[in-house]
Amino acid sequence: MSVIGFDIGNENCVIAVVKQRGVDVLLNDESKRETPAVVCFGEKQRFLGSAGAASAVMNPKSTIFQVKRLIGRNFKDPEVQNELKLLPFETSEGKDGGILIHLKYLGEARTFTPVQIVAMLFSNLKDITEKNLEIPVTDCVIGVPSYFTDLQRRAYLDAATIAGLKPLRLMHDCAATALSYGIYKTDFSKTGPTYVAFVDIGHCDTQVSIVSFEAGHMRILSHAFDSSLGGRDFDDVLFVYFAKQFKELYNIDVYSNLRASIRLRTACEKLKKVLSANAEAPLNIECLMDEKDVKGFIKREEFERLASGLLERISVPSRKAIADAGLSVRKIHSVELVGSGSRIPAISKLLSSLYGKEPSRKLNSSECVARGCALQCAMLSPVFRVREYEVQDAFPFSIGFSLDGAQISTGSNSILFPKGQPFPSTKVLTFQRSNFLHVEAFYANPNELPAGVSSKISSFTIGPFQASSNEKARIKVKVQLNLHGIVTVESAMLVEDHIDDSARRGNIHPQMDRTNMDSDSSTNVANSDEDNTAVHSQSSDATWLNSSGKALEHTFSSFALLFQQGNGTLQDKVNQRFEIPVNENIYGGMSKDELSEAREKELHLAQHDKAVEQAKDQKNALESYVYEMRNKLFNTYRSFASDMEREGISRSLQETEEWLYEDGDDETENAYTAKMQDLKKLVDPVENRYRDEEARAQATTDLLNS
Ligand code: ATP
Ligand code: K
Ligand code: MG
Repeated sequence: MSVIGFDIGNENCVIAVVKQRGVDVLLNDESKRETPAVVCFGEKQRFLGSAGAASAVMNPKSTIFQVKRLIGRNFKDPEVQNELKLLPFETSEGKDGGILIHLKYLGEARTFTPVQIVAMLFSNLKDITEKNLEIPVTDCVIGVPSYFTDLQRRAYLDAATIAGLKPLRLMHDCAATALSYGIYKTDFSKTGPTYVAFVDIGHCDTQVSIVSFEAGHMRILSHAFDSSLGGRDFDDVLFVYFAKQFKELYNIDVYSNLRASIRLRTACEKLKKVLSANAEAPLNIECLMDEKDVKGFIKREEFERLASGLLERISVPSRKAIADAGLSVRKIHSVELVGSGSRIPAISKLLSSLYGKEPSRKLNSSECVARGCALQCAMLSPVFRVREYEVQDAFPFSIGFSLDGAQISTGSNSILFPKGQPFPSTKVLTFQRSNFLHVEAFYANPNELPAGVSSKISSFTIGPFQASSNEKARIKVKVQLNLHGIVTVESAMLVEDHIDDSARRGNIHPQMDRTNMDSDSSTNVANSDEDNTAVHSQSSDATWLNSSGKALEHTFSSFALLFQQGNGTLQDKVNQRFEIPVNENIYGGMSKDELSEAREKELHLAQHDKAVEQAKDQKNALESYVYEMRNKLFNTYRSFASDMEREGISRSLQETEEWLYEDGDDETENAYTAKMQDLKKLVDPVENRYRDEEARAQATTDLLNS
C-alpha cells in the first residue's frame, strides 16, 4: 500500500513517498522534483503538469493554472474577480456560486470547475507516482493552507476523490513542515518545550506557524497567514514597472495584448530570481509586441524600493502568530524559512530583524510540505510502522453554531470550537425539541478569515423524530471538527430518559456529571447568566434541556464515557438512544451524484488522453518499421526475397509511408496496428527464411566448435 504526501501549490506540486529508509521525493516524467500545477487543453489531448507548462504558450486561452486560488471560492467575491482579471482563460459564475472555466476542447465548447482541474493535477501526480512505484496508489495525505475554508477543504477532498485517490488527511502546510522538521530531531531541550517559527512564502501566500516541540511530540500553538502575499506579487511589481517603461520607451501597451503580457510576466519572474543572486539584472524580450524587441534593466535596490509595500506586509503574519501563541519573540528558539517565494534576500533580512535571529533554511524548502504529508500518511496508515510521534494541530478559525437562526451559547461566548482548538475534536450539543431541528455552523469571527470569505459553513437538518412521551425529546448532536478541519455532524441521537433528575444526579460518577444535561457544573457548560439570554430568548421554542434555557456542550471523551458506562452502572438510568437522520447542506460544493459524474468524466478524459498517447506510440512504431524494413530489404534480407517479393514489399512500404503523411497522420491505435499487420504478412516469410538460415549457420558453427 502506498504512503504518499502531495503538495499541490499554486505554482508547483511535489510528491513524497515514505520508504523503508526514509522519505523520497519522486521525479516526474522530465526528471524534475517539482511539477508545474498546469493543465493545458491541446488540440487533441490534455497536457498535464510539466507537459501542460510546455504547451502553455501555444494555447494561452486553454491553459489553466493558479487553480489553488480559485478552488472553493465564489465567483462574485471581489478578490476572485481581481484574480480572474489576470488570468487568460474565460470564466463565469457556476450555479452553486462558484467559478466555471470555459474553453474549447476537441472542437467543442466545454466548462470545467476548479475542482475538476485540481482533480486533473491529482491524476497526473497519481500517474507519476504509480509509474515510479509500480503499484496502484490511493492512500495519501495532502497539504492545504491553514486559511482554507470548509468549502475549500471539501473541494480538495472532492478533487482527490475524482482522481481516484483516498486522502487520509488534509494537513496544514506548516504542520507538515513542522513534522518533517521535528520527527527526526533528537536534540530538543529536556527542560521544556522548544519553540520554532515556520515561515512559508510560496507563489500566492504566506503562512506562519509557531510550534512547540518536545521529545516525542509537536504541538502547533498558532497559525497566521496573509492569503494573498507571495512570489507572484513581487513579479507583479516588476511587471507594472516594465509595462510602464515600455509604454514610454517603445509606445507599446502590453496590457492590450494577452501573449505579450504573459511573456512579460514570465520574464519578470525570471528577472526576480536573478535578482535574488545578483545586484542587478537585465531584461530582454525579442519581438514582444508590434515586432519590437524590448530591453530593460533593474538594480536590486530599485526592486526592493518598488516592493517596499509588499515587504512591509511580510512580518505581519509572524507578529500575529507570535502574539496568538502567547509568546514573546525572545522565547522563539529558531525560525525556519521555507517556500521558494522566500528566496528574495530582503525577506530574510526583514525576518532577521523581527525575530532577532537569522532565519535558517535547514529544511529542503520546496519539499518539506510533501515530505511532512508523506510522514503523516505513514503514521495514519495501518500497514506502516513509524516511530511514536504525536502531532497536535490547532484550528485557525473560531467556529460557532446556531439553532434556528439563533446562536447557540456555550459559555461566555457563542463559540463551539474557539480559534486555536486542537483538532480533530468532537463536542456534543444537547437540545430539547419536538420533531426536528435545524442547526447551522459558521465562522464566528470574520476578522480571522481571509478577505472576502463568507462566514457561512454549512447547515444540518436533524430529524424528523418523535419522542414516545408527549414531552419534547432530548436530542444529542455530536459535532466534529474532523481530521481535515471540516465541520460535520457525526451523529444525532434521541435519548429517552425515564428516571427522575435527583435519582440520577446522585448516582452519576463525578466525571460524568459534566455530561449530565442537568448539571450545574461550570466546565464546558453554557452560560445561563441573564446577560446572555438574548440569544436564547430569540429561540424560545429551542429550549435547552434545563428550563432556564441552557445549552450544554462537552468533549467527546466524556460523552464516550457515558456510553461506555451506560452498559454498566447507568444501564437502568439512561435508557434508550435512537439514531436520527442528519441532512447536511453545504453552501456550494458538489453533491454525491455530481461527484460520481465528475469521476466518470475524468476517467473518460484520461482514457482519451491515453488512447491518443497509445496511437502516437503505435504510429511511431509503424514509422520505424517502415524505415527498418526498407533498409533490411536491400541489405540483410536481400538474398532471401524474390524480385517479385521485394517489389511488392517495397511498394507497400512506400504506400504506408505516404499514408502516414496524409490520411494516416492522425489515426487510432488500431488503424496503425492494422497497417503494421498488413506489412508483416508480406515481410514475415522473408524474415523467417533469413532466421532459419541464421539458425542453420549457428548450428553448423556450434558443431564445428564442439
Ligand atoms: P503556494 O505555496 O503559494 O501555493 P507554491 O508552493 O507552488 O505556491 P513555491 O514553489 O513555494 O510556491 O514558490 C514559488 C514562488 O517562488 C514563485 O513565485 C517563484 O517565482 C518564487 N521563486 C523561486 N525561486 C526564486 C528565487 N531564486 N528568488 C525569488 N523567488 C523565487
Ligand atoms: K509547492
Ligand atoms: Mg507551497
